[in-house]
Amino acid sequence: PEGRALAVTRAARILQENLRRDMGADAMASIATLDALNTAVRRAVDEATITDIHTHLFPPSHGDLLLWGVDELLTYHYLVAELFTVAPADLTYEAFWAMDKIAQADLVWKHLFLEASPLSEARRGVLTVLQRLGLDPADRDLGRIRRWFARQDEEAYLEKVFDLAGLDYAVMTNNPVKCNEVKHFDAGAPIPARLRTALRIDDVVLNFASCRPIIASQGCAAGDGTIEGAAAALRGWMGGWIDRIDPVYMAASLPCSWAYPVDDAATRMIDHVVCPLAVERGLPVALMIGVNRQVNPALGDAGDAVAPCDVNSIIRLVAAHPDVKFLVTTLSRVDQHALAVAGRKFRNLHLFGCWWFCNNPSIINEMTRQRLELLGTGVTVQHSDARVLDQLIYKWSHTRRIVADVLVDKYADAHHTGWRFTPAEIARDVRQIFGGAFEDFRAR
Ligand code: HDL
Ligand code: ZN
Repeated sequence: PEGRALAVTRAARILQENLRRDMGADAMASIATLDALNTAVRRAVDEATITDIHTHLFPPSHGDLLLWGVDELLTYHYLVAELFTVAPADLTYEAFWAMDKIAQADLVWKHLFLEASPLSEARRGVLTVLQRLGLDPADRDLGRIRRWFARQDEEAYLEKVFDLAGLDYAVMTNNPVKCNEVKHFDAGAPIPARLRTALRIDDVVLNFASCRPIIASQGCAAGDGTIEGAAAALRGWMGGWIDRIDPVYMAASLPCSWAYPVDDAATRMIDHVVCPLAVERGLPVALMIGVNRQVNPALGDAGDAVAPCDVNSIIRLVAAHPDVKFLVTTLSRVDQHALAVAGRKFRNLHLFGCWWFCNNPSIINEMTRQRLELLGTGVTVQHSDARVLDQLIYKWSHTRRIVADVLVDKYADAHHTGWRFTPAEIARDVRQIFGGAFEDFRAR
C-alpha cells in the first residue's frame, strides 16, 4: 500500500508537470470565461489517459482467447442478439451457430448494416472503429476491410488500439476454474504491461459444488464438507492464484436475485473465504450485480437479460465488511440512484462503470450526471467491458464525448457561482473519474 500510495502521488505529480510543460503558467491560471472553460474541459477529456478497469481481453500469447478484427467485431454477442430481432424465421439458432465466423459476420453485415441502418450503439461502434483506424465505412466494402485486418500484426495492433483508445492499461477477466484459460497461466504465457489480471470468482461463489473437482485437481483439499470447514483450504487455494497472477482485484458477477446475507453457499463463501482473503491481501472485491441469467439460452453469451437487484443487500454486505474495499456496478438503470446514494454512505464502497446494458449514450449521460451530482469525482465513470480488442477504440471514443458534454455543464454550473478553475485542476478531476479515483481507492 505505501508503494501504491507513492505511485498515485507520482502519477498526479507527473500529470501536473506535463501540464506545466505543455501550457506553462497558463495551466495554473484561472479560467475566466465560459467559452474558455468549455474548451479546457473538452481538451482535458480528449487528452486524459484512461484506465479501463474491466474487460474480457486476453494477451496475444493466450492464443485464440484474444478476439480482434472486423469479423469478431461483427459477431460480438450484442450484435448476435440484434441479428435475431430482425433475421428471417428460417435462420434458426442452430443454423447460425453451425456457421463459421465469416458467414456469421456476413449475415450481421447484411441484416444490421446494409438492410437496416446501423443506429444501435453496438452497430455504430463497429463503424467508429473502422473510421478511427482510417478505413472508410462509407464504401461498405467488407472484403477490403477484411484484407486490411489480415495485414495487421497482432502485438503491434494491440499497442495501436491502446494508443487510439488513450489507455494506460486494461484489466482482464481471469477465471481460475476455466481450463482453457488456466492452461496459458500454467504455460507461463507472457502478459504485456498494457493488461492486468483480475481473479474472477463467480463460479466459486455461486456454484461451489460444481467447482469442487477442479479446485481439488489444483491441489485444494476442500473435501466435501461445509464451506466453513474448508474455508482455510479455500483461502489457501484462492490466495495461491493471487500469488500466481497478481490480480488488481477479485471479481464476481452476481444475478439480479442475489441477496445477502442468506443461509446459502454464496453468503458463506463471501463471509468465510472471499472477504477475509481480501482483507489479508488488501485486494478490492469487484461486484457486478443484476444479470437475469440466460433468459434465452439459444443466444449463448447474448442470452442474458437484466432486472433490478437488491441494493439493500449491497449495503448490508459493505456494512458487514468495513475493512473490505468493494468496487460495485449494477446492471439495471433502475438501481443507479439508490446505488449512488449508497456510495455516499460507505468509504469502502466505490462505484464504477455504466455496465453492459447501461453502456449506451442516453444512460451514460444520465448516470454520469447523477454520480457527479451525488459523488463528485469520487467515482470511476466507465469501463469498457470490451470482449473484442478493437472495441476499446469505440467504447472509449463514445464515452469521452458523452462525459465531456456532462462535465461542460457541471463546470459551467460551478463557474456561475463565481468559483474559478485552472486547466490543471480540470485535468486532475478528469483523470480522477477515468482511473485516478480507482487507483486512490486501491491504495487506501
Ligand atoms: O459478467 C460480465 O463480466 C459481463 O460483462 C458479461 O461478460 C457480459 O456478457 C458482457 O460481455 N457484457 O458486456
Ligand atoms: Zn464483463
